[in-house]
Amino acid sequence: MPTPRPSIALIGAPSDAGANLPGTSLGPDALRIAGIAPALRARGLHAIDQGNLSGPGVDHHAGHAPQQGFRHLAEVAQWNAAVCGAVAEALAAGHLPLLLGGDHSLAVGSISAVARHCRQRGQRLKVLWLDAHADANTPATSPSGNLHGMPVACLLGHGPQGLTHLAEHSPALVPAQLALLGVRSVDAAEKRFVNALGIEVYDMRYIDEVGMRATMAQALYGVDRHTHLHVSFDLDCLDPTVAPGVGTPVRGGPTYREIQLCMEILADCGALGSVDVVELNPTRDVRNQSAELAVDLLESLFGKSTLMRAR
Ligand code: EXY
Ligand code: MN
Ligand code: MN
Ligand code: MN
Repeated sequence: MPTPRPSIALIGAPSDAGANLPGTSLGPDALRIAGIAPALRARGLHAIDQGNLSGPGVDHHAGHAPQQGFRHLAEVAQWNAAVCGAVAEALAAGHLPLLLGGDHSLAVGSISAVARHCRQRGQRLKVLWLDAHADANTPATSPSGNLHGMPVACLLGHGPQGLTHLAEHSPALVPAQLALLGVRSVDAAEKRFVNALGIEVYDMRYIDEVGMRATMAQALYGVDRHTHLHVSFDLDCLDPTVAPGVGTPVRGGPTYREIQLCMEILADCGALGSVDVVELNPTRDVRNQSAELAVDLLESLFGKSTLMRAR
């Protein structure tokens, strides 16, 4: 008997407080304009657009220097508390939360809620972090103070209290629950942190050498239908030639076909439980193409297949 497919709760979080520049606050609406909800509905899925959460704005033009290693920590913490609450509510209602960011610091809130949900149910959790960056700076190592470069460290318990204790239990994750994929821009201190903690990393060199299919088989090793798979999808994971609409582009990312295959394999594993789509910056985009690409890839993640043959 096929497992019933849950309703998808679209949760907009229009924040750029954790980013290096303004604009990711326009991300949720750019995804709506690109047709995210109707695209999911066309797949026979029940998509409920819950609208946008509210939270504080920041003035990126004020040129504030980082304070104690952070830019806009109070604002980022407030946004994350709202995200954590909304994602927890969606999970409790039996929905599959799809967070529309916003910058990647918001994944601390969503994943903290997901981790608590899994802990309470004794369910295995795997987080797949698709990103050009490792997002594993701490305030002591961050070159910028931008919190979108720190969510992995916060989730592992290294960061400010307002971000490490969002859902009581800290750390939200242990390293074995996390895999990074697509990485190609890592600060020296981040590299030491990631390696010291033994975090699984499928960097671009690995993907180049073994291919996306074998990479995904490795990344999903041990994930079964009883696992809750959380996909935290930073659009800068993609090569900037296909997705220019991001604030921190890094050349040398997966091609359209490679990332689509990644999404199709994720759909096939049948464990998808929650998703973040973050870092879309429409002010850097060309005719909303990165938002449209994100919608296309989310369709694949939710089961649209390019396969002709029955398998
Ligand atoms: N590693 C750099 C920093 O910490 O400032 C750049 C981080 C960019 C993070 C983007 C969202 O993935
Ligand atoms: Mn400021
Ligand atoms: Mn990121
Ligand atoms: Mn990134």
